[in-house]
Parts: sequence; C-alpha cells; structure tokens
Amino acid sequence: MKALEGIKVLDFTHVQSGPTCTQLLGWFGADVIKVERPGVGDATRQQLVDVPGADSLYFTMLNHNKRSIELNSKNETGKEVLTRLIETCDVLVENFAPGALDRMGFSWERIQEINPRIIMASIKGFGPGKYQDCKVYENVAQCAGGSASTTGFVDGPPLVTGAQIGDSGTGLHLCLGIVTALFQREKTGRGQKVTAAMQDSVLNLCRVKMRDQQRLEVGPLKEYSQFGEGLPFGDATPRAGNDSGGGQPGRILKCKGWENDPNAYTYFIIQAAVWEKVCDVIGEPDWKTEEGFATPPARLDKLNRIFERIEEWTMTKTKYEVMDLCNPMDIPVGPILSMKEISEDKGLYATGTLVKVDHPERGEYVSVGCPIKLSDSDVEVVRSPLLGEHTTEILGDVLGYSDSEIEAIAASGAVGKLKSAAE
Ligand code: CAO
Repeated sequence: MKALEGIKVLDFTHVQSGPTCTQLLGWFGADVIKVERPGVGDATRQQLVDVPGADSLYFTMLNHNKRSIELNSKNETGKEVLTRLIETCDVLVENFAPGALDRMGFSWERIQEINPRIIMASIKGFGPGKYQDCKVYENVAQCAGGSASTTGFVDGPPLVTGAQIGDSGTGLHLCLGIVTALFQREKTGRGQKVTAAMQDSVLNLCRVKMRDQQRLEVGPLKEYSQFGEGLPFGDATPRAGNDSGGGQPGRILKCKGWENDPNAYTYFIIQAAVWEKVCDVIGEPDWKTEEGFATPPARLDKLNRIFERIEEWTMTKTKYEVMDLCNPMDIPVGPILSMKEISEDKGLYATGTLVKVDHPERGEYVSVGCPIKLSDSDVEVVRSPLLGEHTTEILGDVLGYSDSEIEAIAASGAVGKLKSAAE
C-alpha cells in the first residue's frame, strides 16, 4: 500500500512548478490524472526537444506516475467531463495564469459547489496585491523573492541560481499544503483552497537573508567576508559570494586539476569547533594559539589569508581526497560535483534518487527519482504518459461513461482522437 493510495488528483498543471507537485503526489501513491489540451498538451512536451518526435526530457522528467487525458475545457461537452472529474477527485492542482480557471467557468466557488470535499491547490507568481495578475517564470520569482539580490559576489551583478527554487521549490511548498489539507479534511470533512505564490516560496527559502537584513540595521554583518575585507555595507543584505549562510566562514577552494577541470573545487568550512584540526591538516599548528588566529572574532579580518593557505593545501589534493581526509576529522567539506559525476554515482541509483526509465518513444533515460523516502510507502517511478494515452480509460473506468457515450464525447471535439489499445 502507498501513503496516498485512493486519493485522486485532477492535475491541471503545466510547465514546471505545478507538475513537480503532482509528480510527488503520484510518487506517494495518488492517482494523478493530467488534463491536457487536445492535440497540444503541456507545452514542455515540445520544449528543448532532443529526440525528434518524442516527448522532451523537460516533460518526461516532471511527469512520471501520471495518466493523461486530452480534454478541451472550453468546449461545452469538455466542461461537463471536467465537472465529472471535479466531482470524482479529491484534489485539483493548477498553475494557470491568474484568472484562467475563472475564465473557463470554474471559479473556486463553483468548484466547491460541485464538490465540497475537494482541495483546490494553486500556484501563482505573486500573492494578492499589485502584482497578482502577472504571469511569472522561474527567474522572475528568484528575483522578486530576494534570492537574486543576495546571490553572486559583492562587486558583481545579481545572479540567479541553477536550483529551480521558484518552480520546483513552490511545487514542494504546494505539495505540503495539499497533504496538510487532506489531513485536516479527515477531521472536518471539508475541502479547502491551498495557494502557494512563487515569490513567497522563494522568500521562505531566503529566510536567513531576511534575518541578516534586520541584523544589518544594528551593525555590520561580521561573518560576511566583506566585513573582514573592510568593505562598507549598504542598507540591504549584500551578495555574500560563497560565504556560508550560517555564519561559519566557508569558501570554495581550488583542488588538484582545477586548471583543466571546471569542477575541481571543494567547499571548505572552518568551523570554530574544528579549528585546531584544520591548523594541523594544513600544516599551520602555530595558528592554534597565535594571537590573531586563535579565536573566531580575531580571524575575521584574516579570512582571505587563511583560505589562501588552506587552498595551497587543497590544490595538492583532489576534491575527493580532501573529503576523505577531512571527513573523519569532522571538518565540513564538500566536493563540487558536476551533473556528469552525479549521473554516474551508483550509490544514488541504489537509493532510487536517480533512476533509469524506459520510454516507448525515446528509449532509456536517466531521471531524478523521489528525493523523499518513506519506509512504508515505496516509490516506483513509472514513465510519463503520452499525450491522451489514457483518455478512453479515464472516461470509462474513472468517470463511468459507456462506450457509446465516449464515442459521443469524442465526436463533440471535447477530447482528442481516441487511441485504441494497440496504439
Ligand atoms: N483546454 C482548453 N484551454 C486550456 C486548457 C485545456 N485543457 N488548458 C489550458 N487552457 C488555456 C487556458 O485556459 C488559457 O486560456 P485563457 O488565456 O483564454 O484564459 C490558456 O490555455 C493559456 O494558459 P496560461 O495563460 O496559463 O498559459 P501561458 O503559457 O500563457 O502562461 C505561465 C504560462 C506559466 C506563465 C502561466 O500559466 C502562469 O503565470 N502560471 C502561474 C505561475 C507559474 O506556475 N509559473 C511557473 C511557470 S514554470 O513552471
């Protein structure tokens, strides 16, 4: 048995943010029914295509463990089918542009009327306020949520990060809201509306930077490298380069081979508790007791010199050797791993964090599996559906339409061309 077995999800999501949420629900055992525009489908099916004629990796890697029904929700018969789906499902998830669902005739009030037990979950770029009607993509959310202004180096422009905190980050937030609402429904019998704005989710992940904004009002941020370098602070949390957010001095340092390998680097933290071990490892035992080095505050204006010395040592080792030598001593270090190295890590396949998936159009590909492990709800990653692959099955088995009714629905243009079992 899976944790969410028996829960039906009407998946009205597209692109990245919403699909990451419903994919998680699918991995936890929910029956996820993805509603897609006939003949078109989720736009990502045809974005960044690498195998002509096949669904892209963008789509396949975000839509595992789902069934696909083609349905025109603007067609009258299509609206009737959608109404039946709303009656039948426990959760509706959507991330259309603001107002799109209302324009289809399915406001939250109408949805509640159809099914008072349903949980309707929405992602929008912004919460209520002056930007509520904006369409929003990943990097806009990273910028508006405070991440970009605090990422990069103090003397450079703002930077976005490769981690999709606006899209996948918001999908995660929404997923938590949905399971919480399902839990509350157990007691109240009522559904509710769950919303997660991308700006809010990014800001939540940048919580420590809002902490620093308030600390800045009472004095300089002493753990930031720029303090030790004597650079003045402005009135907003600055970009912190590779400083660690927790206040322990840390940097990214070159390792053996850095001249030719863009990822031959390690992250290195000089936590106060292991300072003496750091001094021994790099061959500077006198720094353990020397005035100006012995205490964390005394070291703040010497961090550049200290890290340059540590880097002299890390450059004699590979990033893996640094890890192997420092880890047993509890010195926190971490190799900078490339996507290529990660994709070849057998340990990640053993835990299901990476999976190989077979797909009828594109063959085998590597995907990231479920990053959350439940001891009593195993995750089996099932390939993403082809467009409309389950239209007949969902109309018949889930909604109970007879064969002749399904033919009539197809004739009305509400669904795409029905696929035979052989297709
Ligand atoms: N049948 C008929 N019409 C359908 C349909 C279906 N099955 N599915 C979608 N549509 C229609 C919508 O109703 C909408 O029509 P209207 O404009 O007439 O209301 C239209 O398709 C386009 O939807 P959209 O505006 O959501 O799509 P877009 O490509 O223009 O915008 C995006 C994409 C992501 C910017 C926008 O949806 C958005 O801002 N979403 C909220 C924030 C978000 O999730 N951003 C993350 C983006 S990356 O993950």
